[in-house]
Amino acid sequence: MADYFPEVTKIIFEGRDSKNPLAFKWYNPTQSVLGKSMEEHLRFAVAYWHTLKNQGGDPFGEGTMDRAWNGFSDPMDRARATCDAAFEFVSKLGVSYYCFHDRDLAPEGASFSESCDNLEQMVTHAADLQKQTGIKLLWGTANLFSNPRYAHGAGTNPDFHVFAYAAAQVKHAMSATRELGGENYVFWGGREGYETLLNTRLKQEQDQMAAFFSMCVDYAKEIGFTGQFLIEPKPKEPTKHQYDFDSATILNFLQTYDLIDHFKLNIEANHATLAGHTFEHELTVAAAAGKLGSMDVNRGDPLLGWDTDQFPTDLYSAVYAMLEVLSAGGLGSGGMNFDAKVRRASFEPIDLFYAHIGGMDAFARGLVIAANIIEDGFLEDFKEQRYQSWADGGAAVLAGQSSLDTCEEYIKTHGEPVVPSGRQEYLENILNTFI
Ligand code: XUL
Ligand code: CO
Repeated sequence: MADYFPEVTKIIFEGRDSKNPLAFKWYNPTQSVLGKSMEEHLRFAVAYWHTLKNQGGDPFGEGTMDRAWNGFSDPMDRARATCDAAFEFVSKLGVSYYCFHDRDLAPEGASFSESCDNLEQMVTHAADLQKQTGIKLLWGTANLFSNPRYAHGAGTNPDFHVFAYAAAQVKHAMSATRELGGENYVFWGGREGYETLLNTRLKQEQDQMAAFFSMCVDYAKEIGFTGQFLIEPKPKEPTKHQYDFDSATILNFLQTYDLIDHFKLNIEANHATLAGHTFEHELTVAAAAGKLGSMDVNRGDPLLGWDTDQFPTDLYSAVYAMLEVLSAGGLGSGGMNFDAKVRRASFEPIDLFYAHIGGMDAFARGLVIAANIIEDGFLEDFKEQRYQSWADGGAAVLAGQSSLDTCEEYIKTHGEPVVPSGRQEYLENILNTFI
């Protein structure tokens, strides 16, 4: 095991009264909640790109991060050291999963085949570390947005040459994910969108994207990849208008192109808020379609209009999110990936531990609170009452056995409806008693 974090042994659960900043106050992996352990409910994952690779640069200055594993001049030596640091970090944190882009794990080479070779070498290295530590791959993905060749998109590129490059790259990223036992494969449409309609054929680009996904479905079958395909919605950034705007947009796209059976959604909190939704709204829309696959847990800043990818420490958001996850029956093969980065000024390696501990504790606490709310039943009882008339008079409508005429008959018999209060404040007050 590498030794990039010598001041940390293993993060353990010490409970609410602990003053140890390197201990969990709420996340107790073996604690049972509604008949399942916290670890089974939450399925946390570390995001390789932020936690290991992010250097803290911004438009006003270069990187600030103190990262010893970055101090190798040869790109493959650096990649191996980064991978060693990743497995040390994830082991010490006590998390079971990680997620990566192909280009996080291995550097891009001077040619396509050199890039593939780099990736293959790093897959062997990571497979070895997975075996030694028991850490698993939640999902893999391809970075189809950083290299300048993808300036006009990947699957939606106006140039078939770039489309083909992206498809060939995904082929290898998918194989790498399969080789490492990845439980899911994610598509985030990095630059799949447009800046101006003056140079864009929107319908053509969407047709291309559907063809791209369809070839991926075929390839998964060909290589026997049985993990879940996930699409991650995001409304903007980098492009002004991303095609994968939000859950509803993606579900419609998948239906239109007859791809719906092959995909679920990976919902990210900060992407939801950029789309003008709450995290829980996006989770609920996905779950309503039976398509809640996984989550990228983070948060934005309501005062900033971009993807700040902060660690998720907002307890209310965690409670609302966990209510939806529990109601949906869990995340299946998905999990909670910390697609979050420490602030530029939090540059010490130890800050990575503080950040993840805080996020894990917030979701563990959110899980317990949501479970208590569900067990109490006050929300469900209220909703049961609120929709009661649909079990009575409305049942025939829902069964498709009614008409405008029968509705008119109903009004003739029952007259003017009595409108009840929605009781939002009353419900919020009860919810607060659980927090
Ligand atoms: C970008 C984002 C990505 C995806 C994976 O906003 O969330 O990191 O999660 O490509
Ligand atoms: Co994400």
